[in-house]
Amino acid sequence: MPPKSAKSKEAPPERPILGRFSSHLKIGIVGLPNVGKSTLFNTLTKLSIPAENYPFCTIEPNEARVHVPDERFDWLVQLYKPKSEVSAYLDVHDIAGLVKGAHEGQGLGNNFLSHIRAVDGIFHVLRGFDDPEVTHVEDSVDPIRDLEIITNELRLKDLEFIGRRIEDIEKALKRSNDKQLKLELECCKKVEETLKDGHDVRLADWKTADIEFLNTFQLLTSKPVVYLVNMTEKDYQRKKNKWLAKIHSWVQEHGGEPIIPFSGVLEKNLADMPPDEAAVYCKENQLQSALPKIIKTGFSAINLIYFFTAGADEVKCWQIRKQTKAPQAAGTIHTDFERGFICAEVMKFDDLKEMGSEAAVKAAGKYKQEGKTYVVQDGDIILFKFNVTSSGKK
Ligand SMILES: Nc1nc2c(ncn2[C@@H]2O[C@H](COP(=O)(O)OP(=O)(O)OP(=O)(O)O)[C@@H](O)[C@H]2O)c(=O)[nH]1
Ligand SMILES: [Mg+2]
Repeated sequence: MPPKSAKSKEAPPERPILGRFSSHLKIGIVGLPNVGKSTLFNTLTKLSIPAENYPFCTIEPNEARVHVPDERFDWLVQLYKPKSEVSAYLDVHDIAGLVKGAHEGQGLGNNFLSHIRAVDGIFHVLRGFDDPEVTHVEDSVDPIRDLEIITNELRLKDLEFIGRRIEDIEKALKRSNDKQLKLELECCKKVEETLKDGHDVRLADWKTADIEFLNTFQLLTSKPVVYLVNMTEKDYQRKKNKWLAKIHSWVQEHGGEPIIPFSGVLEKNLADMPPDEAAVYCKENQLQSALPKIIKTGFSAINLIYFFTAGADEVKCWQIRKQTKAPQAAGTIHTDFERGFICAEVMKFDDLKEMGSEAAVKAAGKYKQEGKTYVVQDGDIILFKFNVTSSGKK
């Protein structure tokens, strides 16, 4: 039996998360053409992790793997001075601009939409800058109209998908009386109703059983969204833009997901400067790059967290989905850790930072042993104890 810590309590039954069950999740940059998606992507690419740090993973030209900045990680590296350090990362995909009618094949149409289906979350880039040099597909700058165009396209595509699924299930039910299929049909009809009422799937209230079906559909409007508003450097610096308040109200009415202002031109210029020069420029102009916030918010929006392993050899972030229990978290390090899981020895980052050393944390009784039902929390520093017996070996 794994030892139980005094505080170890059963996690409240949480509803499963909408979305793929994996720790390899991706976020896609979506928006109308010429809103600054690739500019943002290319800037992020400059911060990307060299592919050789992550074997077995080929990244395409429109895919970047970027560091998730984290002061806690930096602090741990300072403390342990490890031989190797591995931060968390976010996989970002640049997706071609979507146009009105995409669901019927306009522009890159279905191709484009299948790229969105393949990601787990969306950075929805909105154009909040006027520039006569940069054409707008809809002829004028109006991010509210653009929000409507994009969400409408995604909903129409989902409607088409769910309509086909309903037809297939109804056909199958004529031949059999399968209980699961009936439940799935009920769920599909609820999805159809939600979309026809003009709502995105992720914002409706789903039962656990529905979520299990929804996670097999990968609907476009079921994916979490972070809105990124691209504005001029001047607007970004003074934190004022004529569209921000309107965007804010629109987003509040449509689920209230995060909105992050940024300036594509500024980010590009900063990324092109040597780091010292960029720091001086930011200081003089009293501004900060929005990229760290964009990356962190995107990472969390797709329901990822990470725990740390920390020692003289390595300080490493292990990314897992929120709600992951200790044995499965251990399994991300090695399958043996999950198979032979005994317990997780957990230190809270804040305790370590406050007390300065593992020994001090232990002496204060704050080094906890957690069992199989422990739900790993973001920033936990963990040492797994495991034992693979010979009978357990294949
Ligand atoms: N003035 C201004 N121009 C920008 C900004 N961001 C991007 N642009 C310009 O807008 C044009 C389109 O930018 P991209 O980043 O390629 O746009 P995109 O959204 O990837 O476009 P598609 O891939 O065609 O859908 C380029 O000429 C950029 O230089 C910005 O913040 N301000
Ligand atoms: Mg582009």
